[in-house]
Amino acid sequence: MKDYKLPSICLIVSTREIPEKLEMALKSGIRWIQYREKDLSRREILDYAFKTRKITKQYDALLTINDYVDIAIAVQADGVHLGQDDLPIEAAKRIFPGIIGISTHNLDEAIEAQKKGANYIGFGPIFHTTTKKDALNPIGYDILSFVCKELEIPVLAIGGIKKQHLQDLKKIGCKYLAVSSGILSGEVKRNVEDFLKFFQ
Ligand code: TZP
Ligand code: MG
Repeated sequence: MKDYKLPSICLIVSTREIPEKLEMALKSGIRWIQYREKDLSRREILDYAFKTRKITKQYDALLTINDYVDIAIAVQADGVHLGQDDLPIEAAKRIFPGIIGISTHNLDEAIEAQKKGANYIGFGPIFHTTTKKDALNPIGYDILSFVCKELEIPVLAIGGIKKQHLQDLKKIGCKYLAVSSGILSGEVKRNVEDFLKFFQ
C-alpha cells in the first residue's frame, strides 16, 4: 500500500466557506482540506469541488472529497473520504488511485478499515458536534487513545474538537485531527495558529 505523508490537521469545509474562509485557512498554514457538502446537487458540488481544487493547488495543499468518488476523480483530488454506507474501500480502490479515508466509530470498524487498505481513518465523534446532523453519541478519550495506539495507519480524531482539547488530545497519543467548527467559527487565522501550535 502506498504510504502518504498526511498533514496533522484536516480542515473540513462546506460550500459556505468557499472561497473566503478556505483561503484564509490556507494562508494561515492549513495544508489539508476535505470538501464536505450534504445539501447541494451533485452538479453544484462538482463546481465547488473544481473551485476548491484550484485554490488548494495554489497553496500546495491536499484536497479530499467527502462521499463522491466520481467527483474526486473528475477534479483530480488527492483523496476521497468515505462513510460506512458509501462505496466500500475495495471498490473505491479499483477506480480511485489516491488517498482513501473512511469514517469509523468503534474499534471493530477501525480495524476493518485498516485491513481493507484505508490510508487513514476518521474516528469519532469524540465530543458533541452540531456540524454532522446524524452524529452518534460522543466516544470520549479512552477508546480514542486505544485506537491511536493500536492502529498503524493515521487515526484522525473528529467531532467537536476545539482549542481547549488540544493539549489533552496530544497527551493521550492522538497525532491527527479532522476539524470544522473549531477552526471555521470565529477568527480563522487565529484559530489555525492556535491549532498548529499543538498539531504541526
Ligand atoms: N463526522 C463526525 S463528527 C463530524 C463529521 C463530519 C463533524 C466535524 O465537525 P466539527 O465542527 O469539528 O464537530
Ligand atoms: Mg459519506
